[in-house]
Amino acid sequence: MKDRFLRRTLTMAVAGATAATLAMSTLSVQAAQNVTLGHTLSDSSHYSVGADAFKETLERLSDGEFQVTEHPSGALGGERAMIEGLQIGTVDIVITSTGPLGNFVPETYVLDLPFLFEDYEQARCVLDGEIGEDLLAKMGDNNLVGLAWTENGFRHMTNSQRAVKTPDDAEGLKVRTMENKVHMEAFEQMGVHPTPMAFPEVFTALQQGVVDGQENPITVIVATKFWEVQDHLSLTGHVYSPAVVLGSPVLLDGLSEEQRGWFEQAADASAEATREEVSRLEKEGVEMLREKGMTVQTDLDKSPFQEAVKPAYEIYTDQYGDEMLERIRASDC
Ligand code: EAX
Repeated sequence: MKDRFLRRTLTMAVAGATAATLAMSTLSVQAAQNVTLGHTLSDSSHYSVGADAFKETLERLSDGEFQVTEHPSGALGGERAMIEGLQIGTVDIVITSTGPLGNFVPETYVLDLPFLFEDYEQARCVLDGEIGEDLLAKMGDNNLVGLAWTENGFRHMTNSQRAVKTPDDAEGLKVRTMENKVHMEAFEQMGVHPTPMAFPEVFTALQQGVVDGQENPITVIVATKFWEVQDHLSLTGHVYSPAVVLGSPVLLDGLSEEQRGWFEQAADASAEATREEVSRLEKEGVEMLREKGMTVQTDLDKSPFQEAVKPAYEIYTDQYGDEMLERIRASDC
């Protein structure tokens, strides 16, 4: 009798506890919505600094209603795969270069033209103004939400074979490029063999000699430890590589205006923190890469490089017109 009473009490207690746990987990699901944020670079990179700022800002503004989980190092795939993920809602926020973006939003190809921007100041000014706003809006026409322009940096060439000071030195090198036809075209004009590849595969491809070189900003060369597989760095600064904080329409279109405002502010904070980190690394990174054993070609004469890639402009304007290009050239920046 006593035993049966005890057993019943225990069973009820266990059932009660289970119900309480269930109720609590339902409550916490309602209270905090997880936001998945992906990017291709390491957790010590400028993108990760931007991811931290996004997380801190969104969680603070929403008072914990949204919790951000960062997935660095291409854990959710390369940039093209993650952009597709945004369109179907398997990832919520992505920090990406414009590398594969033109495949989705062709208007952004203009930004990938080599030697379009003189310096950081000019590039940031264009992207923060009306042109940048218009390009972000175009993402909305292509099942993506453009939240803020952020930054990767001016791209430079590295390789394992020889010091490159002129396009002639680069001729014949097999160079990994982003999956971007404007970049591929420009490199082909320079006489190198462009090999498009998603970023998460690049380190191994360099290590195994599948390609001789790659091109990326100082920020990425540092964050990915490319000095371990590349001996030579040439500060070609051949293209400014913007990055963008993109959102999934599957998540963002369902939010209230206030909630969406938090995401926009978080993206702005992310861009600001990333740009600061890019500026810092631009100052300190080259010296660090020298210390790691890379030879560095500085003060290159850029004109033969500019000359070599000129046909890429015609190929671009033949296909996409010159309206955006002229707007950028005519801007006050
Ligand atoms: O966005 O693919 C690249 O080389 C990019 O610069 C890198 O993924 C960071």
